[in-house]
Amino acid sequence: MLTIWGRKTSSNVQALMWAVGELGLAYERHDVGHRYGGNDTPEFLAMNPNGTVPVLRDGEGEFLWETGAVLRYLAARYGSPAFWPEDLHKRTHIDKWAEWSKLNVALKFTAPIFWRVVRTAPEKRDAAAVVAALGELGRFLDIAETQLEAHEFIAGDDFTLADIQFGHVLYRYFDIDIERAERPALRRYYETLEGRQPYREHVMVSYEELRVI
Ligand SMILES: N[C@@H](CCC(=O)N[C@@H](CS)C(=O)NCC(=O)O)C(=O)O
Repeated sequence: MLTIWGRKTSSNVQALMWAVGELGLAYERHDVGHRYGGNDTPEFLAMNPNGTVPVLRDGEGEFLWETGAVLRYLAARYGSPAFWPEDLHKRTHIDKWAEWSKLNVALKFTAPIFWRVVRTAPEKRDAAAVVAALGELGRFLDIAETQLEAHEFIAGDDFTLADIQFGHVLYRYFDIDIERAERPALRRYYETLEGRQPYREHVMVSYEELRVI
């Protein structure tokens, strides 16, 4: 049994929970962080000194944090050979796209765009900064578009760990009130993710509790 600490509105928790759902693992999740609090207590800081979510514990094992590392742990322990191959070269190919997604898509979307649009009071919003951030993100979405024109998924023709790191921000990207360039392959890819039950359950989660009005 997995125990997970982290509110379901956290994008990192969503990536982790989506993976848990795709892998069909039993879990217990505790709402921690943001309006739920609980991540600054001595007990929580003993699990994760950073005070961030998610934290995962598999059975009586070590407390794990840093979403990328936790995802790799789950993939290595419970993933299929297609999701996380044994072969080092094949696995590193997937890891390359996973890391690329985290650094260039997730991080360039969440704070620079999502926070500015949803987690900022309307009178404090900086439309020009959002446009600039969309331009910066767009460079990488163009790379994804080229990849998705040639492949069904972000690292190739199988659903892998890289799709978790890439796809978990797309619900918010397509849902919030921003200008989006036409990228048909990305749209097609996103629609296939919407068809996955674990994606709908763990990623397509209302973010209204985060909205600053
Ligand atoms: N590098 C960490 C970042 C974790 C992180 O910043 N988590 C956010 C939520 S996405 C958090 O804990 N925010 C404080 C809160 O929710 O109270 C990871 O990838 O796990």
